[in-house]
Amino acid sequence: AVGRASYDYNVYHPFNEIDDWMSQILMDNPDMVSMERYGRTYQKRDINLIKIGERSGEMKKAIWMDCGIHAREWIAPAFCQYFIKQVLQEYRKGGKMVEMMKKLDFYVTPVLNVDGYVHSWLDNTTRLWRKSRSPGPPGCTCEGTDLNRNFNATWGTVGVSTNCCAETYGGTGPLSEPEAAAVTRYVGQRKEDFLCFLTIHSYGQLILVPYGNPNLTAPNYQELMTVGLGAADEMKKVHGKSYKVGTSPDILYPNSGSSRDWARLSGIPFSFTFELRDNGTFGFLLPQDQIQAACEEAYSGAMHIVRYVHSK
Ligand code: ING
Ligand code: ZN
Repeated sequence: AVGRASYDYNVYHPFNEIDDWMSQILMDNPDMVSMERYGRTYQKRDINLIKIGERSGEMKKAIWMDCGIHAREWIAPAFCQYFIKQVLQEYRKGGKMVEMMKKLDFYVTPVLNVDGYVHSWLDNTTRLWRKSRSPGPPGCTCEGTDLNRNFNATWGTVGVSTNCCAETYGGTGPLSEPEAAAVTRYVGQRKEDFLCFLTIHSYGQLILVPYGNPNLTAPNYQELMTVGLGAADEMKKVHGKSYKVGTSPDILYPNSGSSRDWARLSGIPFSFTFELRDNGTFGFLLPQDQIQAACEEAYSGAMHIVRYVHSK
C-alpha cells in the first residue's frame, strides 16, 4: 500500500498529523522510502525529508523539493504530500516512473519551516505567520526571519528588509537561521548529484526562474525559460489555470537571499520556485476544495521539469 487509506489529502493537516503521515509512508513503503533528519529548527524540532529511491547500489542523480518554507502557505505542504503519494503510486503501477527511478532519487521536505507552520496553526491571530520563530536581534521585540531571504545568495541586497518586524526581514546575516543552514548544508554537500531544485510556495500562479537579483542572469536562462514555459503549458491542460513564467524582477519585484537563487549560484542547473494557487481571490487561505486541483496541476508541471532533467 502507498499510504494509509484513511489519510485525507484534501484537507489541511496540523504538523503532528503530517509527522504521523511521514512515519506511515515509511512503514508502508520500506523498499522505496527512507526518512532523514537533516536539521533542527530554532525551537529544536526535527527537519525531516523523505527520500524516494530504489535501493540499488549505484548513486543516482537527485531531485530536491521543499515545501512550507513560509508558514502560512498551507497548500505547499499539502502538495509535497500529494507529490510523494503520487510518485509512489505511479511507480507501483509500472511504466515511465519505474524507468525514471533507475536514474533519479527524490528528496522531499514536506514542511521546512516547522516552527512557523506550527505557529500558523495556533489560532486565528497567527494564521498568516510567514517567517521562522527565532527571536529578533537585541533590542527588537519582533520575532522571525524570512527564511527565503536568509540564504547566501546576494544576501541583503534587494527586496529584503533590515527591520526585524517586517515580513521580509533577512536575518542578522546569511544563514543566521538553522532552517536555511540545514538546506544549504544538505544540498551543498552533494551539489553535483542534485540536478534540480524545486521550492514550493503560494500564491500567485507563477513559475519563477533565477535570479531574483536583477543584476544577475543565469547562464542557462533561455533553457530555464523553455522548461518553465513547458511546465506552465502542462499545468494549463489540467484545469485551465494559467501560470506565468519568468524571473521575479521580470514578473513582480526583485529579491535576494532566496533558496532558488542560492541553488542556481551553487551550480544546480535547474532551479525553480513554484507559486501555487490562487491569484488572490483567497490568497493564502486557499479553500480545501481546491487542494486536489491545485496539486494535480502542480504535479504535472513538476513532472514536466523532472522528465526534462531525466532525459537530458
Ligand atoms: N513569494 C516568494 C517570496 O519569497 C517571490 C517569491 C519573490 C515572488 C519575489 C515574487 C517576487 O517572497 C512568496 N509568496 O513567498
Ligand atoms: Zn512563500
